[in-house]
Amino acid sequence: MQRSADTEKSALHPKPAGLVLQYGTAGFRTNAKNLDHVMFRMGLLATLRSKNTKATIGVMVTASHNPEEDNGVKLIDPMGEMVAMVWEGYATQLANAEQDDLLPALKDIIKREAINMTQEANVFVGRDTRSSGACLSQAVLDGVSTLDGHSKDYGLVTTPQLHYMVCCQNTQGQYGEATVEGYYRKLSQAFIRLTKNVPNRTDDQKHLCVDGANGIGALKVREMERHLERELQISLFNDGSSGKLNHQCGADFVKVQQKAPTGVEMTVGERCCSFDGDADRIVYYYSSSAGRFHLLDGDKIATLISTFLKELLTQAGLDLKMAVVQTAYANGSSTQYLENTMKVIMKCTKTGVKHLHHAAQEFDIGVYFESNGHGTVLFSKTAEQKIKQLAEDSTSSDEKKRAALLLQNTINVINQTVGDSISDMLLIEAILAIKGMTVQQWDAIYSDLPNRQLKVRVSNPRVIDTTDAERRAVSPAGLQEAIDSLVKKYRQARSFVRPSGTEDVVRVYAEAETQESADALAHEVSLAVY
Ligand code: 16G
Ligand code: ZN
Repeated sequence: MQRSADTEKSALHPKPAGLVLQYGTAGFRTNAKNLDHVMFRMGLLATLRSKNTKATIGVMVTASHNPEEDNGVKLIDPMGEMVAMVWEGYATQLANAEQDDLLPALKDIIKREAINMTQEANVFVGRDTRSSGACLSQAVLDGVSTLDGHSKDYGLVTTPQLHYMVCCQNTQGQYGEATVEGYYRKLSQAFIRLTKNVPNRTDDQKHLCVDGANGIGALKVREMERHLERELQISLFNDGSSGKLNHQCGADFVKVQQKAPTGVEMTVGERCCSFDGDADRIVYYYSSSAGRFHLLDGDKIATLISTFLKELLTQAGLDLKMAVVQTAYANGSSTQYLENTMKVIMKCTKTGVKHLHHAAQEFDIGVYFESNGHGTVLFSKTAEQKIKQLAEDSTSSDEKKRAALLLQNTINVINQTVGDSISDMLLIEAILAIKGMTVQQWDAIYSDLPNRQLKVRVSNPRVIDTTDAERRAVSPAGLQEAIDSLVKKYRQARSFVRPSGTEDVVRVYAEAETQESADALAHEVSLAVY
């Protein structure tokens, strides 16, 4: 951006003076009205990142589960993962530079990263269904062309689909074909291989209710369905034809409210799931004959998947190190069950997908899920090779071979780049089919401890500093001691506080033996925060 013509281009996407935004846990996210300049600048930044890594970079325009009026943007690194931490800092710097300081800010990044500006750049862009998305993604594309980068606009895609495209592109097709059709083909073929030969699969087992949150996931599940050869039959609700995005529906609503979304016709005992607004999260649920709502969140999903994988590893006789990664929000019963009954290695990290993802990469097989339903499974190169070898080994026993083949198809149904509602849904459906398990049996693996989440508005949430994966507060002085003594009053209790990374609030979590205790504890801890 040396020439005056480029400076003029940036003037077409002016920054409202004084507006300060932060690249948070999941990128920039705010009212769409305030984002045009941010989008243009993220186009610039993605182009620099592409030159810097000599690889394709992704830019996703979405505000996930936020209301329709909001929008947001996040950058995707070459292997389909979240952008490196230092570049989050550059993103904040660039987004907040006043109009006259934009060029120096850009030059500063170029200098710090020693970027060769003659290097080619390639940027993939995608967006969710928000009405502001078309204009905002055009601003990203303008940013890319300003620095002479090449771009490909995927238009309407889910967040995980864009992550997948970026990874496919940078691995020269080894991970799959970088097209939406290629994505459907890879996942559906693996799903059909997993389920086709399952004996006695009933119609009920093949049927699933999906709440599309009136968003992009609904569109994409429709497109996917015809690839599934009726091995999975979906009743799609909240498909965006009449309802408002994320309004009283979607995974976040269901998890936070602990109740069924509006717009879904649930019959007693029927298996249902909800996606969020950009289809990177999923939760399951059903209602019992007594009319009680049962939620199967990210912790239940992690339990189902890791149990299944552990059984297959045992059958295959493969010695691979598997771990489950959770956050402080994981229900205590899930951690207990996995650690003590299943004897699985457990890890706890800070909230935010990038932290879980990195921790999961340390193992041969890393299953990671946030309670809110965001998660996936990562397989190391060694794990994939050992599984492949065993599947192709003509001397291995039938049982071992069967397990290895199941593992291979499991790998292919999973989107390893990031949590993915569609991919997770197919994996869960395949596991339930293979294990001949109902949603009730899955739910009964362990009972959740009653819990409560609250948010507290204080003048500066950041005065709270935490340690031990956000499970303990180190400041302000005395807060942790206060929490400790409150927790002691209740049985099976646990509580923590942390500043939110996406809102200007402090979050409080409490769990205890009864709902009354969990509610009381959360309330008392929130008073201690003031
Ligand atoms: C973002 C994170 C999500 C996390 C949530 C916590 C990504 C892609 N998303 O949505 O993982 O659970 O923030 O929000 O990292 P909070 O900090 O406001 O509690
Ligand atoms: Zn999301």
